Amino acid sequence: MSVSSATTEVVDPVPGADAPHLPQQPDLVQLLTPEGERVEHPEYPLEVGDEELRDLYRDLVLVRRWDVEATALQRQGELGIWASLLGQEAAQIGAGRALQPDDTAFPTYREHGVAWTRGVDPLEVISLFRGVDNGGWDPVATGFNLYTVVIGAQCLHATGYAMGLQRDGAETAALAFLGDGATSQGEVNEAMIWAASFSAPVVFFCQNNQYAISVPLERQTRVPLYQRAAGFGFPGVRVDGNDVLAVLAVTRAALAAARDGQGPTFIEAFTYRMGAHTTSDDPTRYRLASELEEWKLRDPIARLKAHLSRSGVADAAFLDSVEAEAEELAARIRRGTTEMPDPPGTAMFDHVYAEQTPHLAQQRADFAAYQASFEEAGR
Ligand SMILES: Cc1ncc(C[n+]2csc(CCOP(=O)(O)OP(=O)(O)O)c2C)c(N)n1
Ligand SMILES: [Mg+2]
Repeated sequence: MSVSSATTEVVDPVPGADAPHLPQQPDLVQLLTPEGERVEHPEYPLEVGDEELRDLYRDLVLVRRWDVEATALQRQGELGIWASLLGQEAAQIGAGRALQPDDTAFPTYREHGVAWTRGVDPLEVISLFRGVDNGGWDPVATGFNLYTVVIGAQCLHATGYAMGLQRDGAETAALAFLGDGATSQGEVNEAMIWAASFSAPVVFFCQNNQYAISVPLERQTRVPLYQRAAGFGFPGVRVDGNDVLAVLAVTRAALAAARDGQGPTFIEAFTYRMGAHTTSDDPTRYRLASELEEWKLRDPIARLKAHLSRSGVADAAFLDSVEAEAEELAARIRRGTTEMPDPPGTAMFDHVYAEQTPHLAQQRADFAAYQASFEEAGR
């Protein structure tokens, strides 16, 4: 597969049309079938205009192209590691576009699509994976907190933040992202108990991509994840995570309820990690190729493309223009990554605290002297 063909490699234009019937997925909220047919759901009506549909498609294509380019850059030694979102574009774009400007998102390490919707530049995310900084964006200005690699910790941050919003009387909400594996983590369960007990304006958005690295979902739970919410005392809903419209509708409703003082919701976005866990992982060691083939028939981009084409909302010229924009973005990402300056080693001591401490200032000076000793030795 060439890098540039990545956005079109899936079955085109109607995924699954000639394929054997896809296995049913129970309890899913769906507004767009894998074949791209628009369906209604009684609890989640969605008014979406043609312009918004085209914008959502553009978002999906551009973030996938960014992701493909970042994976290639890692393979060429330009990034230390990359955590791919391949297959999860609709879950992330749908959730991100459901946020209002004053809401705040608390991501894991994979939410590049959400970053995109918050106006974070791809290079500000890539710099973290290149190891030149700890995340280059302003969390307050973007309403997008810094990436959290410690599994589940951001659920506590989001809940605490939401409780602060509540005490400030703010009519905004927090959106916490987590994975299926993270639901087994103590912090996540503690966060849900606090959120429920205080009716905090927080929505837990779980991307169930079926794996926690090599550990499959059936090792994490005996019940569908969304049903866990009942035990905490708030609603749980399972949405088709490969259906950007359904994710948008469900997340919008949950955030509106949170802002309205109705407390938390747990959303399980049922999706699939089509790539490796990170570039350090080899998924062929623990899952069958046939599973991936089945999920390709539910590809989130192909189904929206099929819907846009069928309904006449997008023509070939529009689709071509998005492809061209994606190629331009990829070229900008590549150029920007290779031209990124290396910071001085002492930069790691900056921004640890809002103000420098004497202890860290001493460490910084010691480190600078240590580095200088190599220059002297080389002379
Ligand atoms: C507290 C903690 N324990 C273990 C790890 C190592 N680790 C990194 S990713 C991961 C799996 C997470 O799976 P999931 O929550 O499903 O998210 P996904 O990566 O699938 O998006 C683990 C165990 C970690 N980063 N933090
Ligand atoms: Mg997972």
